[in-house]
Amino acid sequence: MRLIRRLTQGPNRSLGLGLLALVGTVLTGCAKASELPQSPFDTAGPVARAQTDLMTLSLWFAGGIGLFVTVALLFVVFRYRDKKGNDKSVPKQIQGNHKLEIAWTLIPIIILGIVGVPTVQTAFATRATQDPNDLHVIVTGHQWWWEFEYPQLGIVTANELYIPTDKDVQITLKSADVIHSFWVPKLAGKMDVIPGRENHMFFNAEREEEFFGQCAEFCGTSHANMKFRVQSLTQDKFDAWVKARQAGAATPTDPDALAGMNLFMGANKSKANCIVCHTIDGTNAKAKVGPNLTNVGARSTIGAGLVENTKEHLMQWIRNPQSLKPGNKMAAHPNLTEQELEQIVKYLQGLK
Ligand code: HEC
Ligand SMILES: [Cu+2]
Repeated sequence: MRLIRRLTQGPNRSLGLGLLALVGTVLTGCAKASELPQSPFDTAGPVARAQTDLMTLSLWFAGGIGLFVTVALLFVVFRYRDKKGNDKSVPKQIQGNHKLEIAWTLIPIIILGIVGVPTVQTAFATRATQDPNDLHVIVTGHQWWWEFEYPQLGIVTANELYIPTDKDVQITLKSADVIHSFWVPKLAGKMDVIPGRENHMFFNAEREEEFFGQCAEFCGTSHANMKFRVQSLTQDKFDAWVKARQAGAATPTDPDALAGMNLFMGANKSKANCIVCHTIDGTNAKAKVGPNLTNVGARSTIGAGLVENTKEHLMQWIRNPQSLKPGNKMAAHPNLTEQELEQIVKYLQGLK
């Protein structure tokens, strides 16, 4: 703290502040190794690529102009500074010089033209079409998790979006509460998710990969924990996934998992009544307060991309979700014994 005070006060204040800003900027580049890289420069589909190309083009011009202005400024500052021997009279006035006026009107027009034409082209090319032959997904943002509905397939899932490769995926964005923003940097630029209206976008993944997504608009306490994954699969594998999902959940045969299922469905309401908030296709659980759990056993993470989907994390999540994700809207279950928790987790892990 003393160091920071020394840097931000006293004679070298501006230098110190500049240094802190630089350190801050550099540190924001440090992602946790456990997280999937999410650079918009490492594009995995035509939509993201078109948008990144546009950004790169603008960057070249902006960078070139920035460099030119900086060099010119430094030149003037040093060349004409107040020192012995420099002429201190008013320099030659160039106001109204036609050639110069024409030059600095034309050059920006040309640059804006070079940047503007592809910008308009890209804006049209990356616009959602709602083509019925594409795969449609309705994405609903909830504080603080994501719901994915496939209206053509009759599937609802959460937090992990499965899509086929090389196919346009038309996304309709809706919000259940406040404004969120849907962003998968490697697949497309972000788009706001606004209550009371629908926004549309599309993307196309060229390769099989697990992509990282994140809510990109501050939406409350656990905004930073409102992540998601997009898993692209070849068409065959995607079709197999769809088939398995459409079949719904089978009743478990293992006695522990069966006991867990009964607890889930409210056999002992003073301990657990998960059925009032969650859906599991093929069972009586049809509530939509929380994420659809039909394939929760196949998710790589729980809590909307928050922690790895392990037995320990599931037990901790069910007993006291606040301890993992502050502010989230799932009930705590302090009355479940260790054994009952294990039974519920066994049931959930079998849902694939
Ligand atoms: C009051 C409603 C409510 C009840 C009751 C409830 N949940 Fe939840 N549950 C939620 C909400 C809301 C979330 C999403 C929280 C978040 O990520 O912000 C959630 C998330 C989950 C998740 C994580 C899913 C994922 O993909 O991230 C699991 C697993 C889960 N609940 C299991 C259970 C079990 C098991 C029970 C019963 C013991 C239960 N829930 C009872 C509302 C509820
Ligand atoms: Cu958010």
